[in-house]
Amino acid sequence: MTMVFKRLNHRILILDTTLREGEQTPNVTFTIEEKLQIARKLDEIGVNMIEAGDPNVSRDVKEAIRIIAKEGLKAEILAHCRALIPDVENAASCDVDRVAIFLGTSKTHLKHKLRRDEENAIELVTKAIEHAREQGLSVRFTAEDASRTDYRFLTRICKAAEDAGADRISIPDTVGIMTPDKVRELFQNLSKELRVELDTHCHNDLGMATANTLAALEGGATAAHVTINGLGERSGIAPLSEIAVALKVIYDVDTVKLEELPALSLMVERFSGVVPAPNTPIIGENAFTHKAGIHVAGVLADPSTYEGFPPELIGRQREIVIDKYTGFHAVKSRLERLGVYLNDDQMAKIVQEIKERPTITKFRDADLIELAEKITGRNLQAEIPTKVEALIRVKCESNIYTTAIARRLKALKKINKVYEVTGNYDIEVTVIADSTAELNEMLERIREIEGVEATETQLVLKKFEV
Ligand code: HCA
Ligand code: CU
Repeated sequence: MTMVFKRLNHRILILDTTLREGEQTPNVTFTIEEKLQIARKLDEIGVNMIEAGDPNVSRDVKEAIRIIAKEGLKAEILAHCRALIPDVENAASCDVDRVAIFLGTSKTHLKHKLRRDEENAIELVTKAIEHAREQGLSVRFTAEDASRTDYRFLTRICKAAEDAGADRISIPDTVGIMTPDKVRELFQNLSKELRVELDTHCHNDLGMATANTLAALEGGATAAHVTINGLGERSGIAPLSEIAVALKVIYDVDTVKLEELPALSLMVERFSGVVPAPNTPIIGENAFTHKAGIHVAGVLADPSTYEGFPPELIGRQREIVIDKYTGFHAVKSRLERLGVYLNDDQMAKIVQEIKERPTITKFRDADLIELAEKITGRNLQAEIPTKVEALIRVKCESNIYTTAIARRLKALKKINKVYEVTGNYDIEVTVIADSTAELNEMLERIREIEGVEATETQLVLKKFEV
């Protein structure tokens, strides 16, 4: 790619905290097996550090950390914990590479107490770090709520952490109130005062997590904290996909394997039940979909007219929707992709027919073929391969919350509608697969979902849009 807008003169590490911060997302919990699968995939795509959890939260969180630490992954495995000796010991017992010791450093976090408490905070942090170092662990110190911490105290406590043996310090924007300018300046100043490497961890409460994370890297941070799909407390933190792609597109910095991001995102969508909105950058359904006739004509002539970076960069494909906004070029290109070649006059008639149906938001291949048949009088259905559409009924086990399963189903690719229904079955979904083999595979995936007792599949023979 040739579009380098800015330079970063140092190495950038990616720390993924989907398993720790991400599991702090409301309504989200991962099983140990799911965590292991996520960790393996993160490692495979080249994430440098994996924050696996805080072992003091619960027995299963601790177990997941231990199992991931034993996996022999290339990434450094971290446990998060409070600045307390028993917590540090618990973290050390998980055999992780590094412990991330955190303590709230802002006035609010120090509970509005004065100087004496600042001294206590420094003492707590120093003791916890020294203890972790004695256990042979690398240490990151996190000055929680750093962005609202008095700068003088922030540098004091960070220097104390450095002297106690921390070799990384995280400066989080815990409540997401920073702006890029302010973050850049904060990191520039801290980089001058501290010897250790700095991590940035930006929350997205004002929608600025990605911009702030990049600004922190410009200011001197060497590690960016991210989660898959931007999961995390409240509005979450910077998403891995946005940071990794922005680093490539804006700075020409390579981090993880970008073409694996959609699969990873989908895996976490399934495990978490949190489905990204269609207009989510990079991994959202609409991220590379063009609609208005003028846009489509431009993109068909040269994709860069309406794309800042190509979908292939992350292993995706450009899509073009066909509805009343559509022009001649879009319909022609779609039909030709299906193997249907019409003259300009016939094509113009199809566009006219489409514009006469303003409430249809998406003309599918089958709808276009039907219009083409109407206009040409030819039986095109017989000439080209068609998709397989089916209705699948799902019965859930009686002790299972139906909506939880409905959400899982919603996250599966190719499922386009999910209904919770009355009757012998609990859920009904509609599926459009590219082939019978793909439909079969979908059925297997549905049956694998925990709590699914039985399914019944009906193949669609004919469909009428109303
Ligand atoms: C938390 C707070 C934290 C820590 C970030 C970090 C934050 O949930 O414990 O360790 O870098 O946002 O301040 O996530
Ligand atoms: Cu956080």
